[in-house]
Amino acid sequence: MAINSVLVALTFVVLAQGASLGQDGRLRYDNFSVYKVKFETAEQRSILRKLAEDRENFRLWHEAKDELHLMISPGAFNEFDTEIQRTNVSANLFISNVQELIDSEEEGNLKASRDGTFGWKKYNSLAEIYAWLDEILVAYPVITESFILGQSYEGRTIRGIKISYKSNNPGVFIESNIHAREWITSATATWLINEFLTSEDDFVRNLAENHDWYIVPVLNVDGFVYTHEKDRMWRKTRQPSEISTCIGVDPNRNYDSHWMENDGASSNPCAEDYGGPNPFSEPEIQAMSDYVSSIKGKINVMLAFHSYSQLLLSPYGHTKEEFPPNFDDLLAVAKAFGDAVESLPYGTVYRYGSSADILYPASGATNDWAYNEQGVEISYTIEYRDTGRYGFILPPVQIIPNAEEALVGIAALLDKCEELGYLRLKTTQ
Ligand code: 0X9
Ligand code: ZN
Ligand code: ZN
Repeated sequence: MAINSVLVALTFVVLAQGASLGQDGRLRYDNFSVYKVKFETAEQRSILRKLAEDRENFRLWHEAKDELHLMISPGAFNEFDTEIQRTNVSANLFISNVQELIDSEEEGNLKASRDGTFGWKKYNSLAEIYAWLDEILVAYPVITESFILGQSYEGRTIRGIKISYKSNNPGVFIESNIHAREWITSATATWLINEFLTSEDDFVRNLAENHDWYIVPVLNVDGFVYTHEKDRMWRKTRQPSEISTCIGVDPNRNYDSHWMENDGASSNPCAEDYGGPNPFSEPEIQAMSDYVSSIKGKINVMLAFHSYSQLLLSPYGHTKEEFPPNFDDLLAVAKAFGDAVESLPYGTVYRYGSSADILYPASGATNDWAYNEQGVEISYTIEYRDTGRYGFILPPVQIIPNAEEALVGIAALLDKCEELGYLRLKTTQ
């Protein structure tokens, strides 16, 4: 009930409901605000989550054990206020105008695009990322190899790059941008690719050369293009539903591993965590499964890049009643990542633990599928910066700091894996 009264006054002048369409065909989020809502009981949580299923006026940005981040349309503020008073929870404003953040991000992108070169001072489009990948493949023909996961629902090619300096390296798979609006993930993945190829630093050279890297910078290509061209806040895939007018499935609930168990996903096609009509209903996820299965035995470590929250999440996602057999090792490896990141001058803190335990039950996610069905014993979801100040619209000046943290964190993670014996070549090929 900690709603700022200045904001209450402000909302009276804004009457429009829902996001409006801008001249450029993009959805606008003028005066949409984002609140952190703290809850205590399961009942409060479910009332708040129901609000989010409305979608027009309330959208779920993030959920944790004891709080939800909800984006509120200006016209629905009174309803929100009534609802939080009724459920007796407290709400704190942390973004007052989502469009303002989108505008400044867009301005930066346009400015950086004008000088033509690919870089990490802005967020790149899918076309820019793919054109850059082509340049990289031409410039480093011996150590890089292009691979194709398959085609998206809308017919786009899902591309990856393998970087291998020598034979018999352990394999690390990086899946990035499965959630469309999490732009920091593809920015970080492409920066890592660039470092692995161009850095002259011994620390980076060791990391690059002693592992085989399989990197998919943008898995949810349709959703990603949609966030650039239509709706910055889109999360899911773009395949229409047969039972609803709502579009898309949460691809991180669509893998065939404990699919839809224990409330780990929604069966409502309008929900942000809709699991789909059946496992692998999304061609992007089927493609990922086919490709990873085809190189099974080569992958020692699976890292799925997400944002935001600064978390390292290990299996299980489908239950918090049980923990995987090597859970102690998974914690030790996660701690190595967290300690390394924290030791950088930025002082960024990561928390870690099992997904279901420290976040919420989520079934059918990449890292759980890789762990449960593909025998990848070291398997994490990494939630990058920040903890909510900017959320998904992380300012471009934070791309490189975030990517540096990823680099140092992943290096420490792999060192710990090596020490614990997880980087030995697998024989199950
Ligand atoms: O909910 C998700 O899919 C991830 N969070 S996000 O805010 N990026 O959407 C976290 C998934 C963690 N759970 C499992 N891996 N099971
Ligand atoms: Zn099960
Ligand atoms: Zn995500």
